[in-house]
Amino acid sequence: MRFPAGFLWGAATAAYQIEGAVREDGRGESIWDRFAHTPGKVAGGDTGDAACDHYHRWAQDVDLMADLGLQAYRFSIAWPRLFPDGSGRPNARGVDFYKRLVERLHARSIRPVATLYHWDLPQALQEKGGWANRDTAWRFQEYAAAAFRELGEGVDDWATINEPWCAAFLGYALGQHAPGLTDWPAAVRASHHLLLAHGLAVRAFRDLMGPGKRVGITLNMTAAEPASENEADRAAARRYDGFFNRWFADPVFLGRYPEDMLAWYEAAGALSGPVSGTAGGRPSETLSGAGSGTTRCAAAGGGSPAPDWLRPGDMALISAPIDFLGLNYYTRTICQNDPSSRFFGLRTLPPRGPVTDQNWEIAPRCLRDLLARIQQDWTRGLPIYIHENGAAMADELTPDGHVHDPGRIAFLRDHLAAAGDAIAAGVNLKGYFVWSLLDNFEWAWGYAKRFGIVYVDYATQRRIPKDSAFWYREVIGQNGW
Ligand code: IFM
Repeated sequence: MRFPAGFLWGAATAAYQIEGAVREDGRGESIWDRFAHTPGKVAGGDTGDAACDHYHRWAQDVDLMADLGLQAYRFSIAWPRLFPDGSGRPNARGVDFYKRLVERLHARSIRPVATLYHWDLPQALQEKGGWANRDTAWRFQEYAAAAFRELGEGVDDWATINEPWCAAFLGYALGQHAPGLTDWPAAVRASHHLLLAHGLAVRAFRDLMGPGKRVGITLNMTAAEPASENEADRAAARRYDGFFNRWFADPVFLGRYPEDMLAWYEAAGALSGPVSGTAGGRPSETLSGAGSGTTRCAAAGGGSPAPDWLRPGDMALISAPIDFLGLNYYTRTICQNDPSSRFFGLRTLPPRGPVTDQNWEIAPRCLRDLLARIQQDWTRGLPIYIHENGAAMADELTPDGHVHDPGRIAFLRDHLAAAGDAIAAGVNLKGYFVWSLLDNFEWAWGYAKRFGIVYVDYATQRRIPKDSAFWYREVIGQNGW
């Protein structure tokens, strides 16, 4: 197995999952601080207060990355470190942390890839409605512009939003992530404002950043597969695909929301209308003049009624050209039609094959097909990076001082082979980032689920590279195996 010359090999993390030091150097509270400290929200009552203590151990962590031969490191910037209250003037001590990190990455010949939003919204903005409030997209634009100005010299590659599906639907509809709401109209609205925030950040990026700099978005996608070949199950899979994949990829690449999903949300009473506990966008901050003034969204042109959150110019902003797509892929989803279900009239079925420690089916074949489909339906030759792929495994530090994780090695090898097949079939896949560099705070699962190629002994904060880390180093060194 050999990858094309120049294929980029990296690892990824996110701020709240590794940094800790949540009250240091002026950092403000984020929605995840609030959520994790709410009893019953996170397994074991875990919080990100200490996490992997990366805020203090960043230098050694970068050295570890270099020892593992990483060529790139994808990290996220904590919005509340730069803007403790969500807006205003940037907090210099927060900025300095990321400046030092970026400098050291360069010193160790590791390419920094920065994500602006990996779910840690400043709590102060949540008090005003969070992503259900249109205003938040403008606060994000200000934050993004500050990050470009302060860190843009050292960072060439930027992702705006990580996994807007999780931020919107796990956060606002399903209650599993911060802010923990179960309000579908709010979730649909939040999804649009997350995409709008992406579009506004891309516009700021084009204004502020010169040649040689790239901006994109990171979408998590699943392979929605029918439980059987019957027509009703196929239609159910198509609806799930609409909910999970097309709702985000269509606006970004095609400039419109999928008609079938608009109609579904409309029929479900989730498309427009009142939202619990949120404030509306300020009239002074509408998008008039920002785009073409016409929307290419089918909802506005006929068919389904236009949602009240959609304003002229929004879709032009959201679909402005980007430089790459980041794809996060973990598993497939088996969908069965179920008219009695209030969840898109379907049920998702249990896995039909081997699973990871989170009971996510290990489905590498789907990665190949998904990549081919992404290129055909959406990216049309634009570079794609796998920004995340990996597996939670029940890893243990054994008495020999090692962590033997053959299951993870097999997972990574099989997914990389699928990625290689996609490249051979013509997909413009340019790089791969394993999730994750370190075991870390796995959101509502807490620290119980270990995704790292490096084991973290949380009692001592000792880092112990697992067998998969040494395997990955070999792969990087040979550009394959
Ligand atoms: O840990 C998360 C990450 O923050 C976003 N993508 C999925 C990972 C595994 O659940």
